[in-house]
Amino acid sequence: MGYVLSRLWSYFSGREYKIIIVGLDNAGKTTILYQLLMNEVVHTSPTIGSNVEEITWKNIHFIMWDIGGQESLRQSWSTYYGNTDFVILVVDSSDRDRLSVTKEEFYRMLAHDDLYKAQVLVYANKQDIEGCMTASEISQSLRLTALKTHGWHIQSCCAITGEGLNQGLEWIASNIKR
Ligand SMILES: Nc1nc2c(ncn2[C@@H]2O[C@H](COP(=O)(O)OP(=O)(O)OP(=O)(O)O)[C@@H](O)[C@H]2O)c(=O)[nH]1
Ligand SMILES: [Mg+2]
Repeated sequence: MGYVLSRLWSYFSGREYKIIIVGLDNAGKTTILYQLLMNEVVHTSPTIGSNVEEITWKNIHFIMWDIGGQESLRQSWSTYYGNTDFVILVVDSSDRDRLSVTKEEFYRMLAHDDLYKAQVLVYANKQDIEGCMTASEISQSLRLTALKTHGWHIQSCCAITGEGLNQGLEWIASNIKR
């Protein structure tokens, strides 16, 4: 019944919002997708290609594309960009060594024409790991405050417990352009 109602709502409200979830391999993208979908931690293996799920949150319909982050797959990220409303960039907050790679990929992505209207949520994931970077350290390294071309927000989270994930969606919901 819930599903029927949600399809009816989708039919009448007529709008689904497209989200792409990107970030380096092992950042926790797939774990986040399924934590949002099922409130569970699923066993993951590196994503080859993508996973797509429809998630309804507070009566808003999101189509979420979780894209594999291994180096060889990053050149195909752009094939997912068309009509994207929000980009979720997932950062492994314990991976200091590769934050500069994330930054490079992030700015390459934002320069793409198909993403000029997209807004960005950064999840500073894996906050449960001791000694990890804080959201504000990550924000500084990624130079987010200097980013004027896209709306953005950073949220610390832990995909294993689910902590912080809803706050991120809350920001997305309140920044939807209808
Ligand atoms: N400690 C901790 N581990 C996490 C967290 N989120 C994800 N992981 C673990 O990190 C590993 C990689 O998670 P995935 O979700 O598969 O990573 P991914 O970003 O989808 O990786 P690719 O598909 O290769 O791009 C898994 O072992 C997860 O259990 C977290 O918040 N804390
Ligand atoms: Mg994955």
